[in-house]
Amino acid sequence: MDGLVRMGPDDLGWDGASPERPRRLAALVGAALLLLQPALGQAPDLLWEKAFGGPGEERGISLQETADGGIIVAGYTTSRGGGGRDLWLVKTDSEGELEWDRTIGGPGDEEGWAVLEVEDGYVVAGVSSSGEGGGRDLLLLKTYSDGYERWSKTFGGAGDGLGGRPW
Ligand SMILES: [Ca+2]
Repeated sequence: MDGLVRMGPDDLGWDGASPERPRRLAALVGAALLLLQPALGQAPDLLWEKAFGGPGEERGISLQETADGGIIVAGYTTSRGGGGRDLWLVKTDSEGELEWDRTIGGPGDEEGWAVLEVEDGYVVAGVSSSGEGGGRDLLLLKTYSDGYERWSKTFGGAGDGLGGRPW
């Protein structure tokens, strides 16, 4: 235990009358503190940090680790796309380096709230307000593995083409 525990009896306010017992106690307390240290709320070291976006507003809402070790993020951007907010997919490698990003949406607001990698692409659930009925509809879409849209459907609204493409 020498070298592992540097705390001595004086550190505990012990009066020193019985030197053996306080030394053992100090060693136990010191060892316990060392063992507990990782659980005491120390912030993890930041490995990397990346920012993506343009002059508008961007937000990442959902993410998932992909089978290739990278990361897929779904959210929205107002910097480009079909107008207003557009659903935004961002794919990075394991170090956060951008591999591709895609915007999907119409003149209203589209947001990606959840993303799931599937065998042949990605499935995204979110909201869209580009439908003819107005308001916000549930948006479900699937992309190819490179993020380009395969199909999209909306659910909701009043007689506004249930399940149809809003743009
Ligand atoms: Ca839009």
